[in-house]
Amino acid sequence: MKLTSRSVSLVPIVSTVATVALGASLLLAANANAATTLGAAAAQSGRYFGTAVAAGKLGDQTYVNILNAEFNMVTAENEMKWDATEPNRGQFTYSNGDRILNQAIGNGKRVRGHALLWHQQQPGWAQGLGGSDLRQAALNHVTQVATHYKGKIYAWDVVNEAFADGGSGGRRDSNLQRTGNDWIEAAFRAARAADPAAKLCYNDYNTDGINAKSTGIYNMVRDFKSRGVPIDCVGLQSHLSNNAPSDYQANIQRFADLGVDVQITELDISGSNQANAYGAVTRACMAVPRCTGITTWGIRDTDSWRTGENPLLFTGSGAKKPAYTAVLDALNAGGPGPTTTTTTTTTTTNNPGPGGCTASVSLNEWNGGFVANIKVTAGSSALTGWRVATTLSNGTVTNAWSAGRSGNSGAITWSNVDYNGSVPAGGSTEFGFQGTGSASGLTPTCSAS
Ligand code: 9MR
Repeated sequence: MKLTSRSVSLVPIVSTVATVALGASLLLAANANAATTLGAAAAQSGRYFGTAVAAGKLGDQTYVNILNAEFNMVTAENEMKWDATEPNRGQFTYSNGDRILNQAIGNGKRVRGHALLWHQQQPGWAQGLGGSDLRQAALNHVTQVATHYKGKIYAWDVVNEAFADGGSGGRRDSNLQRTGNDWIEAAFRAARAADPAAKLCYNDYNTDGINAKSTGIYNMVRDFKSRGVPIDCVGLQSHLSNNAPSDYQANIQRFADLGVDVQITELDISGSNQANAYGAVTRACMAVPRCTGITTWGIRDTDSWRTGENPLLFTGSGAKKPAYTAVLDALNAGGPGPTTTTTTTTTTTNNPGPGGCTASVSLNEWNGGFVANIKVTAGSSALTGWRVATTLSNGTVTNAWSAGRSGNSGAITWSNVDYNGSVPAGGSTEFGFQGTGSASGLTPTCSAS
């Protein structure tokens, strides 16, 4: 009896031990594959993990050791800003920015450029300018700095913090804004011309959830995409306290759906829920393929601009905090990788002789969306009007520019608008559209009308 009862009671114990042992070995197996640094963990899904760096700290060995071990993207905290790079009009100083860039590139990291135009940290001479003089100075600044760093910057914050806080959803008043509402697009065009390889971002704070300010920016990005203003990414700074907004992921997703990358650019989180919140932010980014990376605004709590709030991943002495582990685990848990955008060009010849035309498409596709640009080329006679037929079996057009359309999916006929119907013999014009789903295999056919 005694034995039996003992053996009965032993069964669950043995099986529990066996389960624990099995669980531990599974855990061990998972951990054996898990990356042990933030940068390596992010890289598993094609993302990056970055930090803001201050040039003045590059002599601090603890700081540099963590920087080199953990991060694979770097943002200059202040050294590439207008006051730092052009202290006198037309006189550029890049020494501190270059120090940060060279340290990063020398250690295999990439660099986010921050920030070409901002209403703060302007040099005194620019603060005193206005109107066309300021416009010219600002665009020259964009051109000069982007040219200096040409080919070395992964993404530029071309314009920083240009939208107003509060419920208006409109622009912030500033000397730059007073030069005309188009100053932002002018800056993006100047940046693209100077460094075509850099991704061009708009960056702002208090835009982490869906609110009036982030919606104002959303509308601007949608407008830019529809008119072909070069914009590639939106930065959500994410200076947070205790929690990410509940619609954080939805907000990231809605920007991604416009066809831009989203980057978490200045993350720091204060408060007792810090570790959970860092985990939630990281998981939200990991869940959206076009959320391509996360940057914390400093390395150790003592490096933070938020003095006394301890909002970063490392203690003042360089120890990893629970928030660090929460981020690392979320990065290791994976998620859909950032979309590799594929570009394909298909040309369809359709009656290219006198009175005819050809159409070709340049297609950018990612998981769940696409942007198509279609070029209409006249044959050996001028066109006075044109039509292009496409079939979209697996996609839906959400937005189009420079053409009228007969519908949003299936067989769609596109036709010229009043300003691009006349195309000289051999000349060409372009229109485009974006949508959800896929446009793979799109073969446009052109006819004169
Ligand atoms: O961290 C930066 C701090 O050292 C500067 O004094 C400050 C000047 O305004 O800028 C801080 O960085 C800001 C960033 O450039 C833009 N978003 C807000 C950041 C924190 O203020």
